[in-house]
Amino acid sequence: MSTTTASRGDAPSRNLATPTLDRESGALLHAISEHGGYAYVSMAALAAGGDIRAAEAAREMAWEQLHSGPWHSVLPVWRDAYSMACLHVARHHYGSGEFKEALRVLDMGIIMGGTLLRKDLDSAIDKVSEQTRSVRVSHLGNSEHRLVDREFDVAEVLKLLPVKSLSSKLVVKKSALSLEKFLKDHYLCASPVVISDCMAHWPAKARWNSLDYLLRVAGDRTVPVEVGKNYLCTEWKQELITFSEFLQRINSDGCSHGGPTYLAQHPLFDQINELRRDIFIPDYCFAGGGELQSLNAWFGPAGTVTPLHHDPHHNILAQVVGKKYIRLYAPSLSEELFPHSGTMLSNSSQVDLDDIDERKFPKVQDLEFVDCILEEGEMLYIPPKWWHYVRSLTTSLSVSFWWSEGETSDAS
Ligand SMILES: O=C(O)CCC(=O)C(=O)O
Repeated sequence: MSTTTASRGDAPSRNLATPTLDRESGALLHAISEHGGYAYVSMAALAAGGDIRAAEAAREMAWEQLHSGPWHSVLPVWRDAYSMACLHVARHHYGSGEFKEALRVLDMGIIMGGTLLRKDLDSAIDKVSEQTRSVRVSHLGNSEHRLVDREFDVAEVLKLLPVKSLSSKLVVKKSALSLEKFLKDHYLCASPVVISDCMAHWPAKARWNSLDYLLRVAGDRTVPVEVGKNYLCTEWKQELITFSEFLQRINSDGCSHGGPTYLAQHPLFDQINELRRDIFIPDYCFAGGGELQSLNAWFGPAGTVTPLHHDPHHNILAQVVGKKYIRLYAPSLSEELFPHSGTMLSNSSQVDLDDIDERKFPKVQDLEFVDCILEEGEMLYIPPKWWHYVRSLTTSLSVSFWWSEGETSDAS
């Protein structure tokens, strides 16, 4: 058992500093009342004086506002209100020695809250993590336990892949690819490439295949995961669970009741500094003079599928642990891949490559594509608008680096 709750006798001097909140709370509460949040404002005032029930009530009120409509229509002021209430609640838990609870609430503030109080949330997390880490004991009971330790049976895996996989053109693979060559032969002419030999210096290469390491640096943190076949299915849902619960699911069969659990497209490295320090931004991301847009983690068991879709950015998908099958179609084939209508899913294809409806899409099988098995330690460059389908073949942990077009680019 891990014991991350200290005895209450230690409590009195324990406090979380919140300099931004102290400075900004007047203006924030004013803005909230201008948006009709009078009840929130009175609860927040009590919460600031240490009233935990008022802090919980304020958090509940802000939570309701976050769920009152589509995410993009939530007013930023309510996201900041949510962070504020999280800080009040976390301060109480920290003062009472309830460190895991404090961490959970702070992570909720980071994931769901606004940007105004981000620094306070981050420094509070650092402080609380010092306490939880010093007493964390592995729940997995085996400190040598690895994420991926089984031999990979190619024949078995091939049976699971979409029809025609690995039978025609493979993505070209290059080792020691210079920046100049990358720019000229791939970036500027929008041509995918697998780059090998470029990740050996990342600490992540030596560390992330260890369940014990991941548990130690992130076990008590709360993360959003996706549960279900994939985001286009109706039974698909999102959950917030602790990283240790997520690792336990991976360590069993990777599934909860509703299907595989996938920590997908989450800015994990903004949230967990220790993991951010384990990776480096590949120089290729700066080759065209563009700007890095986002770093995301993709972490799940064998069998997760990201259905065929495209993104507007340049992308380097770095495979740190495990293997993935990836298939790419050129942007010129967009019409033949039948994008969903409507703005939300218009970058996703209606074609399910795992089960192609041949009556609806009789010609899809004939479209040209390139594919590959992305091996541990390799990076795949996916140019903007290239359609991609991704299936993990083992437990897999990858990082995507998305960056925008630079001025040197004349790629269309
Ligand atoms: O790894 C995956 O499952 C999907 C990755 C992806 O779609 C991306 O990096 O844009």
